[in-house]
Amino acid sequence: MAKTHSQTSEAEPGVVEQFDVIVIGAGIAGLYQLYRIRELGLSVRCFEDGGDVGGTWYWNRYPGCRFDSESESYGYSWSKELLQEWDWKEHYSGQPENEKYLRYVTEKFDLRKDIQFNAHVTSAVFDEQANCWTIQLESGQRVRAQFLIAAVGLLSARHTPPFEGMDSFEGESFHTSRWPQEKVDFTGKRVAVIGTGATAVQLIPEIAPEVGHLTVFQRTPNYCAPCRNSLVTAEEQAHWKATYDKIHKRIRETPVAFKYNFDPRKTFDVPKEERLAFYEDLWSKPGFTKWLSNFHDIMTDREANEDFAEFVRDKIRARVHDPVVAEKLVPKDHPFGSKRIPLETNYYEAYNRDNVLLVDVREAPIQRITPKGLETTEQEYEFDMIIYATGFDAVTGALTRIDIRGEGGQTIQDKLANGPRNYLGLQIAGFPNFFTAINGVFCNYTVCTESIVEWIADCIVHLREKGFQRIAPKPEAEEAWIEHINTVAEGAIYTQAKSAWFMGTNIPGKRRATLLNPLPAPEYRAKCTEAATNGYADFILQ
Ligand code: NA7
Repeated sequence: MAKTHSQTSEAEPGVVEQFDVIVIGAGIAGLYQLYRIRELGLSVRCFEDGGDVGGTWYWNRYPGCRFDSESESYGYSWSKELLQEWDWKEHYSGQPENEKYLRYVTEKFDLRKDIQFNAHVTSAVFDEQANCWTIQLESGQRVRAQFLIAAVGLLSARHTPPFEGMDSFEGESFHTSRWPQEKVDFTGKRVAVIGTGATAVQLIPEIAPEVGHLTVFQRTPNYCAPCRNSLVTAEEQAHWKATYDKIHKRIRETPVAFKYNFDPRKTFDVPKEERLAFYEDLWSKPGFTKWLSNFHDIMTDREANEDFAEFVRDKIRARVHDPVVAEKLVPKDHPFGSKRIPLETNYYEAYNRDNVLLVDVREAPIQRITPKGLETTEQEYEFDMIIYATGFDAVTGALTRIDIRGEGGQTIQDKLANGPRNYLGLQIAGFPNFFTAINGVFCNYTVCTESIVEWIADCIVHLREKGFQRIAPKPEAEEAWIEHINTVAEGAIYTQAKSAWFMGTNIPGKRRATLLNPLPAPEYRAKCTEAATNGYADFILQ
């Protein structure tokens, strides 16, 4: 394929390099996208905010950070050689190992030479005459490219609640998603953790034995389920390597691309005793089994959901010694599975320690951060360290933090003000030659992302082969898609939590919307394939 790469451009003064494609982000999606584009023989540059590759697995290096997907299902499936070379050490691999894996991939496929690190993209403006994007970095550097691919992550735009007085705090403070490279010393320190989502649930039991004292500020308790992580044996490793084809086939067939699938029986069709035995069996197994192998109607029928939710509540009560603390840890205001289930190891036992205190901020909201610590409506606390485990402005947040301007100068902020607007999560009407390689599907990340990355690469091949300069979805196709996913999501259990990143309701002022595509992954993949094989009929090609 004809490749464009020039060092100077007459089109605009100050622009020094012109590429066929720019990829933003060198995480799971960005690395594979870079590889695919380069394999096409096109010129490509990847801009990465971080100092190295990894995205999520670069930034989230807090103690305890690990997969909630099975390791053998999370790695890339696109290189048989890689699958045979890489040994996963744990069934739910930890951040250090995950980062090592992505560095290994980077070296193996010689990706580093096309990645610019510490490169923060501030704006991207579409030039309608030239059918080209001008991309500007914080450093002032500008480049141009025909195609712009945002592989910026679903959960990458950090959310820190704007507490009054945050800057006045005299101790150390960290957000879990921007954890320092250097080891943080907790010894003897008085530490606060704000938030009890999946991140905090991994972090708390890791640091509790090290800190002097830990105070956890909880707004909403979660249904946390035992991860039951373990080391991978040589036999298991060998078995995976011999059966990766089967493993990938299986996860491509299930609705959420995990190895699990929901039980076809309905909760109340199964007699109580048998049901409890089934729940106990699920509970004894690792990972999301308790969620994704459960009766299918727990995700649609509130009463069925409540039956299992009560089982989980009793599991929590049984592990926490102080019944008052236990009751605070029991979720009651949202259905099981309406938020992604945090997988834990010794989380609840942390609250049995003398040096751990749970504060319910619904009873006593945080008023402000003070130079010495934190003040709730009831009390002042002094800390040496405050850890914000307060989550992300999910899905749209990483896009709207870049000043992206499409046709007629329209901004991405305006376009996404009421929630996602896109066609199949791949392209946005009015933003030609711009692709989002973030996986907007409710599922296991890598395997779903791979198909999106491949779709984008195939689309660029099609355009080049047919001599088209420009592609964007038809507005009516975008409208129909958004209506379709909203209809599918309507009434579903996962839309029902008061505060959840799935729906954007964790961010004050963010419009409630279905951020994740709720279609079963195979159905979604088939729709993407059809959108290409029908000659890109839902797109405007110029
Ligand atoms: P989450 O799941 O969004 O959790 C963030 C936590 O921070 C959650 O407990 C929030 O309470 C809490 N939070 C947010 N704002 C506040 C304020 N203002 N006061 C008190 N507490 C607050 O993010 P995670 O990083 O834990 O996990 C994200 C995903 O990463 C997860 O689903 C996995 O897929 C991996 P709330 O629940 O909103 O009441």
